[in-house]
Amino acid sequence: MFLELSAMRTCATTVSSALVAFATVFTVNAAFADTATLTSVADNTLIEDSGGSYSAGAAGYFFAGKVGVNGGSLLRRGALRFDLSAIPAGSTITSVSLRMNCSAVGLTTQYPISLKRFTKSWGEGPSVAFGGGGAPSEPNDVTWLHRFYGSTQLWTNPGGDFATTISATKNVGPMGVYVWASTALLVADVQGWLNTPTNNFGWCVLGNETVDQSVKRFDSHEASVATVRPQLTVIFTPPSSNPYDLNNDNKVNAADLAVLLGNWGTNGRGDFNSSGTVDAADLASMLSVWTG
Ligand SMILES: [Ca+2]
Ligand SMILES: [Ca+2]
Ligand SMILES: [Ca+2]
Repeated sequence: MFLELSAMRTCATTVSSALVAFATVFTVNAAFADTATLTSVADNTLIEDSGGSYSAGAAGYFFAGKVGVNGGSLLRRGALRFDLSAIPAGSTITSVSLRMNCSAVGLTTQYPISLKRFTKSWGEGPSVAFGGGGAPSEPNDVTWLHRFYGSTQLWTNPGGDFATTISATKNVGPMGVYVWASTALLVADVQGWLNTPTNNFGWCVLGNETVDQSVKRFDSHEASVATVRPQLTVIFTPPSSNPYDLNNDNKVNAADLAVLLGNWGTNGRGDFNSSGTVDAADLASMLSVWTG
């Protein structure tokens, strides 16, 4: 009986060792998705005004749409940016969704609220406003004219310089929480910013710009309640543990070669020996670990 028990224990130990070994191999080889939940690090309102005199960088909210006749029937555009440094460089972005809390409306009518990628940087200064009219602009605030109030850095186009293409849009009616579901363009925006962080200028948030009172108010990262702040959920595949696997699919093959060739002559991804240039030496290294 003792011998039988002992044999069973030995057997169990062997099985569990094999499982551990299997799990270790599996962990090394499999590419797992990971999720980053990010709160905006900068948000503000571009307040239509011929002098760029008003902003609301440190307010608890920002606006998108057109205000009513009492406010001069002028436009508001949101500016929103997230810090992506929690996502490892070289990751592949697979999903991006945005959640925002609409905390006041001009009209409860549904209007599309759209995101367009800013093509230039902008700032968030210390101005605090408690209404949609804004407060006097402070240094570093984005305004209708200024990218950074107090500097000579102006928008080329008053009202902001941003991509013509809409990356995502969502109808917003009454107050409440709204989610901009993932789109190919949202993924492309975030992948581009991850690959080139100096291009991360965030999104312009645009509402209806023709109907008086269409304006919607969204809570900002300064909101006292954390759960209502703008939140970006990014699902990504971290970079492969194999440096030659440039597209994270656990193979070193033609897809990786295409990335390397695309960066040929530059200091981009594929410069495995850190010589400063993607060249024949790097190609030779890749071919030596080719898996097909
Ligand atoms: Ca802000
Ligand atoms: Ca690969
Ligand atoms: Ca090299």
